[in-house]
Amino acid sequence: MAAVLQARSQGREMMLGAGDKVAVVGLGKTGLSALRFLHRAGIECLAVDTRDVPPGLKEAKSLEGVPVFTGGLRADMLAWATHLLVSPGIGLDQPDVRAALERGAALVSDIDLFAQAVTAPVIAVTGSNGKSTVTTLVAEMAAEAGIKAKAGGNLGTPVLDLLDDDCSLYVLELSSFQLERTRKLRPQVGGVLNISPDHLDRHENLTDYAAVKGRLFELSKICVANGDDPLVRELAKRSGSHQVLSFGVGAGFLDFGLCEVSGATWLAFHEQPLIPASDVALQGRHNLANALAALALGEAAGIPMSARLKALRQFHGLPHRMQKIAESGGVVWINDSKATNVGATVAAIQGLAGPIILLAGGEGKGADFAPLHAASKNKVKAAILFGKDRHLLREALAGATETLLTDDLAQAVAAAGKQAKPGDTVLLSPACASLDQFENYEERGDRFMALVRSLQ
Ligand code: UMA
Ligand code: ADP
Repeated sequence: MAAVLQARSQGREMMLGAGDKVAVVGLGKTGLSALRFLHRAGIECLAVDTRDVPPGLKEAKSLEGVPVFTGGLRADMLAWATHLLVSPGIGLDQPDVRAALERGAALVSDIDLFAQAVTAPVIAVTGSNGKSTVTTLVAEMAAEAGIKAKAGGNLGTPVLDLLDDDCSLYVLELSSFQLERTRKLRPQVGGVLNISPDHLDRHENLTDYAAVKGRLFELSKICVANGDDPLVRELAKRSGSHQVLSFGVGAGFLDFGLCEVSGATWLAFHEQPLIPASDVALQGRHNLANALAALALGEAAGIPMSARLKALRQFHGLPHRMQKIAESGGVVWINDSKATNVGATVAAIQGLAGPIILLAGGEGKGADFAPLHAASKNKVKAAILFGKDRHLLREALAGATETLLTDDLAQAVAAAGKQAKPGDTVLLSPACASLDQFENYEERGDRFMALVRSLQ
């Protein structure tokens, strides 16, 4: 494998070789995939995790000759390492990690190991919202064109687990945590979808968070930028790239935008109509922006237009994103559990006609909830709040809508069931991460769907 890695790197700088010792920090999906990869490549490695029983423990222990330490990051083991591969869930300012880096350990990431090994072109997608939707849609467009494509990264499958000699295109969703530790990836196309505040418990401020997202433009050959978003426009300008394709739903010149045809809205390329908006299976205006982004990414990657448009007509979206789950007694119930930041919840409210009963709350990640106030006014008839940051949400919504504090999602759903009248939409769009009360957003959404079913 080391030879394969060497051969595939085709003269690019090797990051790891004989004599290097890697401490894999975190034994979730990323850590486990990295351990497997390093073990196969014959590179000396060990794993540490703060948790007593991290998710990847059993499989990691089955890797011969790989020591595994749990219940703490073990400063002595980090000191042993020449390289740290730090999982995205762990901040680089975590004291033990920072101390090891300051002592001279080099930082390596799963994305950069992937970059060394990959031979097929890569499309990479980042942004605050819409990444998973757009990444999946682009992969579907490629599949429709008969291109063997694989999608992964922050989407769910760690990038090292995607590597496959038969694959001719990789579509990667990259989070800010992944981008901040990516140096070697050279995507053929890099898209930044939008920037709104998120993960401000991990990034210093919005400027720093945006700058990390902007790294993608610096690394990519062709940039795909949201022309409606001033922060994204600025990042594209600052990257100095000469190859930028813009998309957006607003006015002004955009490579991929909207136009009117006999009173109907169409998606267009250089103002030439491509497909009526009503033919796009995804719902909501924010999804028109996502559709245009996917068309632009596909254009830059050379995916035939006919295949792109066919995929757009067929792709109904991913679960837990504005997913209509029930309609009963004139009340519509929507699961938008993936709305883990304020921008996603604002888009959800704007995309519905109202009146809305909003279920929100969880771990706010240091966000300012203020934008929810204006979005909720005259549209959200009640906000039922749960989870760790419910009090902060109540403060932000005071005066915009009636609020009710509950202990958990079960109480919130029960309260919504009592308040909902025919014509209302009950929307779970938490504007928060789920981790204070759930394993992840999927568990939160699944629980919501089960609770709603039990009401019917
Ligand atoms: N953790 C500890 N101690 C440790 C290591 C991790 O408590 O020693 C905690 C972290 O704080 C975190 C959780 O464990 O809450 C998972 O962290 P991880 O780094 O082990 O995560 P992985 O299982 O490797 O999953 C990661 C991404 N997770 C994060 O960035 C938090 C997954 O994105 C991604 O699908 C996967 O790699 C494969 O690339 C998930 C996510 O929530 C969907 N991403 C964030 C988001 O989309 O907002 C960025
Ligand atoms: P990500 O992978 O960036 O979290 P997803 O496609 O999973 O993006 O969607 C996450 C949340 O953001 C969902 O609630 C979805 O409805 C919302 N969303 C999707 N696209 C956009 C967009 N372009 N602008 C604002 N919100 C969006």
